[in-house]
Amino acid sequence: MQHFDDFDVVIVGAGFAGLYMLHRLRTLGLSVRVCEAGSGVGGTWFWNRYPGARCDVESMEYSYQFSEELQQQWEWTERYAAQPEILRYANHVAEKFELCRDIQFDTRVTAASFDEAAGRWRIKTGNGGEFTARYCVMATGCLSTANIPNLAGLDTFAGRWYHTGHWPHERVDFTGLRVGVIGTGSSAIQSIPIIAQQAEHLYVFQRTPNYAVPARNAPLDPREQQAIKADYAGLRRRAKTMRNGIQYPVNEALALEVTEQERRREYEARWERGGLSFLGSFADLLVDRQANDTAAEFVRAKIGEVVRDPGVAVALSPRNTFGCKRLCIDTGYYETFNRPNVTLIDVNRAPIDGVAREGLVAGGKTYAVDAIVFATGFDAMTGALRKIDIRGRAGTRLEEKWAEGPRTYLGVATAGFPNLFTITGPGSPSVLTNMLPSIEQHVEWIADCILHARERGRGCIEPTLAAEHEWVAHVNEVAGGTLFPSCNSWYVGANIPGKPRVFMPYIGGFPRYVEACNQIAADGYAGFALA
Ligand code: NA7
Repeated sequence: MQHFDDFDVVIVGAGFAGLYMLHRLRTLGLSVRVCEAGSGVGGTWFWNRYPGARCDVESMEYSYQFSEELQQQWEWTERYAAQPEILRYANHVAEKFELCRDIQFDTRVTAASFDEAAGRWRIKTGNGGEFTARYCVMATGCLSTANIPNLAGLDTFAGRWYHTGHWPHERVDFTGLRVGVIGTGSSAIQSIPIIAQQAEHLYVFQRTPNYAVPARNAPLDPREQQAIKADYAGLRRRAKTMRNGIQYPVNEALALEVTEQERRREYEARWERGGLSFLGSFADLLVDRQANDTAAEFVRAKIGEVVRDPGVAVALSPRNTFGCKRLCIDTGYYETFNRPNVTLIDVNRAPIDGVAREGLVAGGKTYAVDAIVFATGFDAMTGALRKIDIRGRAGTRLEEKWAEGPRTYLGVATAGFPNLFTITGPGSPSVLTNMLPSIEQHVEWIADCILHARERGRGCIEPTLAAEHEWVAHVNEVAGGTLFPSCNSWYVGANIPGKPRVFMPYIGGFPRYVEACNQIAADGYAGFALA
């Protein structure tokens, strides 16, 4: 008999991954409980409420496709949806499929250990709760654990400080304030133009400049939306043939094999079109250094055309590999540095020494500010898992097992941790793709895998060490053939002091990955052991 705190599956997180996992498992007739640290659904979109927060994948694609009714019903208003709209969408999904009755909010999972004798996971929460479950699914997100640099003196700061990923629910108004933003990643690039409009003065503390391509955001034309909906399946199908699961025209030509004029025409057209499709300009951009340089040079020239102060333009111009960190898409970012109330501070020349009562101290100088915004990113991909004390067979801690970097089979499971699944975990394409189809693919695959084990009356399923070794070697080998591991991105954990440097996502492309997953399932979950 089932105890009321015992479930077939416990899911950690009620973002897009947790929501669909719950729905899927419930339709299979399983008992499920979701634990969510926040007070509402939406994950990333629940927490990242900073000014200008917006998705960099177009709305018509950044949405679920598992329900035709849902995708026909929902109307997006802009080419790229802003955070409030995406959060409304997540709430709409939760309501439509009556998901909230199985979600326990304000409940942070602190520990999960596998009880070998019982063949069940014991899950503990921060508010003293405890559950047991046959399966545990981590839907904890790839970018959910804030990276807040340990700056001396922060506790003495007289003003208020924020992290973009933990933004207050009430509106933060910077009108008339002096503000310091630390970081120039995607969150900073989105928020800086808006904060600059409000603030009396804005200081931007930059460690590494980033490449940004114009978003060209605009209201979504209802006729265009209708045309897509008339063949939504077609769009989804085409997107799944793309490396990153996003549909845009890809030029198969090589940057170095066309004339300079042709190259320029291609880059200009993509620049005008806006968005991530710039990455599809040429086939060799991310594998050939010289080809990459041509794209990098094009963007640097654009920065030089926009930013009036030549010194500031040079400081804003990235020198690292183009596209090696996730490409940012912006609305008026570079233009913002022409405003008289914006100052760029290069922290490589003037390192941040710490925080004083009256502001930020860098290069021995105090920048008086009333508010500090940490746009300093996340302990990506493994951070949320590391925060939970996860123990598998023989009490082995996941953190110990992953001390030299994450080791998984397909990014969904790890040897020694039976019946534990990670949605869009390290070793899967995840952050290199449109997250929504990647989430759906994982959810469906994991649900089928659980079904497979149940139908065979088996209590435990877990990858073999051999299969895991082989997958990890494959992930590393594919990454090694690209320019990706060459820069200090969060893909390799470089932003977190002490984190082992390993290229975490799988860069073989969405179609190749899905094919591998499907083949493994067709072969009776090859590489998994049932006990
Ligand atoms: P990112 O892309 O990790 O950007 C964080 C920024 O903060 C980046 O410019 C970092 O510089 C900077 N940073 C981090 N720590 C420090 C310290 N200690 N001092 C100075 N500067 C620092 O995070 P985002 O939130 O912008 O974007 C995350 C993803 O969300 C993005 O890729 C999209 O997929 C959406 P660094 O480059 O490490 O030198």
